[in-house]
Amino acid sequence: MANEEYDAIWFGGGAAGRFGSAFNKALGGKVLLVEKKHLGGECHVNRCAFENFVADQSSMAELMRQYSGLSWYPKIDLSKISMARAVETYRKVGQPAFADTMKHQTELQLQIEVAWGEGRILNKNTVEVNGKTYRGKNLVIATGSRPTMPDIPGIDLDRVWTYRDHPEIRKDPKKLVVIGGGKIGIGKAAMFAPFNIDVTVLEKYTCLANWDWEIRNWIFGDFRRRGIKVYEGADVKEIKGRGTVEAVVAEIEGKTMEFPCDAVMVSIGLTPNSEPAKSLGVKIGKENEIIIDNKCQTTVPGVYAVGDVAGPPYFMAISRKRGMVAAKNIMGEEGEMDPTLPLPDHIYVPPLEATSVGLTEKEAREKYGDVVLIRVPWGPRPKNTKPETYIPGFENQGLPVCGRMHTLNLLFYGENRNGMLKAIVDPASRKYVGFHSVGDGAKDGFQYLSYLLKIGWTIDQMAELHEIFLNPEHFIQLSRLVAGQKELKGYAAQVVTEDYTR
Ligand code: COM
Repeated sequence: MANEEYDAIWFGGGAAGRFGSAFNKALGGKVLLVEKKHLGGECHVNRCAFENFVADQSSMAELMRQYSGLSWYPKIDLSKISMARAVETYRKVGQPAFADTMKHQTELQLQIEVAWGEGRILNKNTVEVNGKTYRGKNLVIATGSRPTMPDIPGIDLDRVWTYRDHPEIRKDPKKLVVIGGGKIGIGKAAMFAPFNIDVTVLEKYTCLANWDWEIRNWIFGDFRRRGIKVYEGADVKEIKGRGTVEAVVAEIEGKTMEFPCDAVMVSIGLTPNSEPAKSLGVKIGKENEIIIDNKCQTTVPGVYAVGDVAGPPYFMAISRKRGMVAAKNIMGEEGEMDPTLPLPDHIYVPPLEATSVGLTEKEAREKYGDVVLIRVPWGPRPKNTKPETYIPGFENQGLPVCGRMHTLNLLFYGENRNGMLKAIVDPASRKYVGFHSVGDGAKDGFQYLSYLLKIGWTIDQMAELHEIFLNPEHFIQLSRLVAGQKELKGYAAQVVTEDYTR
């Protein structure tokens, strides 16, 4: 028996456990972090950091396709671009480098004691790792989640992937079927397509159902332009193949359809890894999540659960904050999750990214009636706009750019890789209620926009801020254009974006 007694044993070193234990230590607690493999959890292996890398690679691939041979850009041999080669680089460089960084920060910089190995929970105060037992006053379960798998024939075939298999891909598929059109599935579809891969998305209900219609519309329009096929209302029945995947069978509008493919990416959701804690008698919910209260306490006193294992929303920010909240309570401080701070969301659609925070236009209209839209639309160049062509050969007049100029490319109003921007304002209070963007780099700003929404930021306050032009989200200047209106009406006219969702 070890004689040490920790204030808390943090069981799992992903985003929730790593940040929670660090915060716990910073508050003066004595902590132990138990981790079997990767500090930082799946982030650098196959989730956030990896996805950022792949989104970058896909952006490069997409831009090469788009601009090869245009302006001063050399003609590029597009047959050589490869997702498998891209992820091989990440496996060899990105994963070990990130793993070192996590270890360095946790063990060296923060001096957090880590018990490396597969831990076993003996009771709510005792954990065993590699034959050694550790005792703590509190136990925090931070065991994360795993991909949810549908119970259909063929799910065990070779080349049926989830996000966990993405870094392990050794050979590019020619035809990929993505099952599930949520933000992971849509992101995967957008990331694979630039590598000469034919992609089809099958979604049982509605893709990105909780997103603003205009972002959904932008993504549908973009996918159509790039040849990515999307089927909503597609009930997948079976994955066919002899050893390896050969087709996906789905029922769509009463008809059975077969989609030939040589790989499948399953992205229908996440299942919390609550199994290691079940013996403690904590209450488990219907998604297999550990039920917690606003302080991240489970139904067993002295046992907390943080991160994905405590159920949705499955966001890294929520994981880390749950860790912080549990740490405060462990140390006898007040700490609760704040439901009034809107959660920003984000999807990679290389070379751009879609970002949202606050209410969608539909939700805003339901709540506030006739809201004002501060909006830069996108879509086909209006028919009567001159000149129709700036330079012959430049498809739809976009500047060949590869950075945050993308967002401004929309000013040229061509239908290449233009983004879109939309702020929603309640005219009565003059407060913003939602922000939405497709562009490059805007997600940084959205972290802070979330707080401005919480405190009830007005269009008049926004107009007083300093912008650094060219910035990836132009809400300051776009709002300032009309903020002088005594009775807020917004822009004199709104160009209607074409509907691509049908
Ligand atoms: C990144 C991993 S999501 S961690 O939060 O830095 O541990």
